Amino acid sequence: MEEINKIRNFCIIAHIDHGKSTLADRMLEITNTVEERKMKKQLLDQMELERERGITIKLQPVRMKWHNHILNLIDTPGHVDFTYEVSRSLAAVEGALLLVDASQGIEAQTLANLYLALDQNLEIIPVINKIDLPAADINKVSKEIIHLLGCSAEDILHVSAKTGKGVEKVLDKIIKKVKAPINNKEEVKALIFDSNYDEFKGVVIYTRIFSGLLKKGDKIILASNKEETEVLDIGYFKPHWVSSGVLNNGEIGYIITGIKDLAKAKVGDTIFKKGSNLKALPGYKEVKPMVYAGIFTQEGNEYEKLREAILKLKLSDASLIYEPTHSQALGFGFRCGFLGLLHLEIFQERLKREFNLDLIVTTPTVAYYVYLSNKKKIVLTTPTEMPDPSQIDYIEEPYMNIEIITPKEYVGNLMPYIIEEKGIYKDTEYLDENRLILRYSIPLASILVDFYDKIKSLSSGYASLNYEFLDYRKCQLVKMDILVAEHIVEALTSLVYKDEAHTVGKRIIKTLKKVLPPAQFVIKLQAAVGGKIVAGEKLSALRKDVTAKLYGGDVTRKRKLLEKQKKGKKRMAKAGKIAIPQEAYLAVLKRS
Ligand SMILES: Nc1nc2c(ncn2[C@@H]2O[C@H](COP(=O)(O)OP(=O)(O)OP(=O)(O)O)[C@@H](O)[C@H]2O)c(=O)[nH]1
Ligand SMILES: [Mg+2]
Repeated sequence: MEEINKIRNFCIIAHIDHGKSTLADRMLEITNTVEERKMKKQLLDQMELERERGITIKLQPVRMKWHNHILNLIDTPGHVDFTYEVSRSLAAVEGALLLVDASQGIEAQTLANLYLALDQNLEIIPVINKIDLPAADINKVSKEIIHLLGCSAEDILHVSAKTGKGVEKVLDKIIKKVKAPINNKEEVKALIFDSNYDEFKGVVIYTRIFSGLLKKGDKIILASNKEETEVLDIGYFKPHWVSSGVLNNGEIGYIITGIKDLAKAKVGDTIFKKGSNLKALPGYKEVKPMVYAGIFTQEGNEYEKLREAILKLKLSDASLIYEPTHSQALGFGFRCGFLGLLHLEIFQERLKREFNLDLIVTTPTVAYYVYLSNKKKIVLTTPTEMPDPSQIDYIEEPYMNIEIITPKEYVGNLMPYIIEEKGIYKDTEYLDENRLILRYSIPLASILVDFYDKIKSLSSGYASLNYEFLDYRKCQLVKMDILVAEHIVEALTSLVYKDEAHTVGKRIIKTLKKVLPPAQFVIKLQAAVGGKIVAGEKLSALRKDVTAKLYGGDVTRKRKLLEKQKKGKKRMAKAGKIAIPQEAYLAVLKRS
């Protein structure tokens, strides 16, 4: 058990890639938390996908010892799709290290995450990272930070998370500046800020104790559903689970309970001792999904497997929303809501890898409000459920506020593109003489797919983007079907602006033509709105050489592709229509 005034809880927050996980690495080394032989780059990024892509997706707590103190660090993601991980982490700590890349300065998520931390009244410690880079401009970045926080230059620490320079000073500063948890001797009150699922241990709750003491064997109760259970094991993160038998007020750790039903351990819920009549902690604002897609299995009999998998992933992904659905063409599946396209992509990839599921994912869409002539309103998240136009009074779509931070020389490139995407200009704010914030409102549908990539390329990689929900506004929307060999491909049905149906239809058809697998007969490709063809092409009957793009002698890869092609043909023959491979769907989605 640790003395409460020796505990410091803090997060590292920053824009994507500014070095949070790397700084955490150095801290783990300096404090001897992780053995040298077990150390590796971005150690706290434990998920395979995180390591592969070099980005943090999930928050990760770890406990360290430094100068007689216990420091609980939570590493957070920087990508805007995973902001919910940041806000949940912030609710479990007293301080935040605001990390800024010395070569890049303040970016869109620096601001967004700072505002979240300020909302929680956290102590903010500004840190400039990557001072080892030749392009580091400490003076300039300091000015930006001073302008933003109103602090003085001496308050800003300078580190290189790569070399470790300055990192000890950061640890010292945390002890000095971040407040110890409040010494609250009331009965137990603990926040569930995350949960995870373990094959052997089942549901694992991540918790921050706000009062009292919790130990193994305690009978506990969950505030929202009055679910009673027992603490079977309890401990802290190193970053693996270390059983300690007890967690004291102010500490961050994990709890293993007897809860079997995965849905019952809700993030944001409060844990009490049985019989307690304390008030629950405020928990979290419910997050709203931005984008919806249907998820189905290729094999009809894998629905149960898909259900189990989604339930498990949901446990370590509090922002995911899902409900069962059925489609005539695709069978039983789930309608899922995500915080953004990267979130959808990661989720789909995890289902594939961790659960070995072959999926069909329908074209992602935002949630439209459809006002019917009979005065009813429906929330439309599935293109195929679009009511007949004769029943519709009007439709509304979600708008976002966006902030783009960019060096001023790229404004001329960016502005025309944003306007083309239906952006409505709001204002401009200068961060310094060279960099500024552009503010627009824009339909969510405009920024969903490749907006961010485009902003990046138009600014040679320098601009960054943040967005948040604004309101709903009227739009002219129609349902567009894609037909392959005169069959509607349900997964490709989408909702498009009426005046763009022809252009979008044409683009999809063109893409399909490029990516569809070979056929031995002519295939008609068409886009249709309300039964009327708005665009069409023909795919000729030549055997397309699927291996043409493979140079060199990768024989196994070549054979695999040919086998895949053969399998595809078999399925076509069986189903009497064309099989659309996942790659084709992705290509359509990415507007290539
Ligand atoms: N030169 C240099 N590179 C650094 C430093 N700190 C981090 N990097 C590099 O910057 C890149 C991003 O580092 P991460 O630690 O993954 O950044 P992050 O903030 O955790 O990124 P997300 O979690 O995806 O938001 C990696 O290639 C690091 O090696 C530094 O001090 N100097
Ligand atoms: Mg990271």
